[in-house]
Amino acid sequence: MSNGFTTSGPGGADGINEIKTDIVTLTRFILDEQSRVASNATGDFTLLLNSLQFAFKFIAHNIRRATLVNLIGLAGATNSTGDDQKKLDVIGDDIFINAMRASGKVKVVVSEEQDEIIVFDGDGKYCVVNDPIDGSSNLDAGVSVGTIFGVYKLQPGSTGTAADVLRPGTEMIAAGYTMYGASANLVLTTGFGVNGFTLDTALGEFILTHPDMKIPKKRAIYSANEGNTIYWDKPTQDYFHKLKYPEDGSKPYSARYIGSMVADVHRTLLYGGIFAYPADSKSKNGKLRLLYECFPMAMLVEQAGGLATTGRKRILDIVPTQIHARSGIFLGSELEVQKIIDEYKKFDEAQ
Ligand code: P6P
Repeated sequence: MSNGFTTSGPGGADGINEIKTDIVTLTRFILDEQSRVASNATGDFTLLLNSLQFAFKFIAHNIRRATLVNLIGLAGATNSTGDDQKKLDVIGDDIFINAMRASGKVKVVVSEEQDEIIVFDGDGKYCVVNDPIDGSSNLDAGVSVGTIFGVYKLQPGSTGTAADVLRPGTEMIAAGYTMYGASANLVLTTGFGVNGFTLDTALGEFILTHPDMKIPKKRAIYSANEGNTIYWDKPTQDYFHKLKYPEDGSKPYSARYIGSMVADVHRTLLYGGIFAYPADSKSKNGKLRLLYECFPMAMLVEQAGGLATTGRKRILDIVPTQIHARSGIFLGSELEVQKIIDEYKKFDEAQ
């Protein structure tokens, strides 16, 4: 029997044998979105998003194979920020750059793995910033890693320079990540909410599995590398101390830290809580990069109803001074992040 949407299997409509016959693929979602977002759309943005999804599928394929073909291990080079480059870092970067070039819609690419911006020939209208394999230091341990990306429109009349991306995160028109774990999970915003897709490797399609994602307003979970506590400033130290030793006698928060930003943020989006990589006296501006880690995650979290701040400033309002600029970051549930904002406000008012 078919109701036009779900076909019940031989066992009847018991849920177990139901076969969904009207699934929403990422391609279909993007086309629906295009007609919703910009009726005069030329289709360029849609083609860009389709090139992005190809890159994610190809990277996912290589990560799945990594253990089998011994791709895991150091590639013998270092990237712009001095990290040891894993073989997959290099492969992921090459896949991403080639996919953006082949789209014909991109003019500028910024990659964590590239010292300088990449400018393509042609009349591409978009700039894409990305960390091709974030968290790659965890790869050998089988921990989920991911590609993080953000999209700006090329400035009018620009031939493609760093100025096209040294802009506040509020000017990003799309952002997201694909987390490569048991399956590949793509979480995407184009400025109209957040939607999650899961790669069906048999179909080779990302399927809409998490429509209209909203982050819980609060959750007693904190996610930070407490090994850096000694380097944190007083407001940050006081904030985490209060989560562990609640002044009102309530139950202490749970600590969850994977050490892979995509995995920690994905959990925070789904369960709520706060993720933090604060600026610290050791690294001054913190470890995470503004353009292709902080901005995309901040855009996603805000679109899902959460907050993202340095403690004193909204992340998306920051204007980067160079393409690999770093920033401290607290992001997550509105009521959890508001507590750190209040902690800094109280500290600053007492100075
Ligand atoms: P730490 C991974 O190397 C990464 O760039 C992010 O994915 C992650 O959030 C952070 O660094 C972890 O850094 O100092 O806690 O190992």
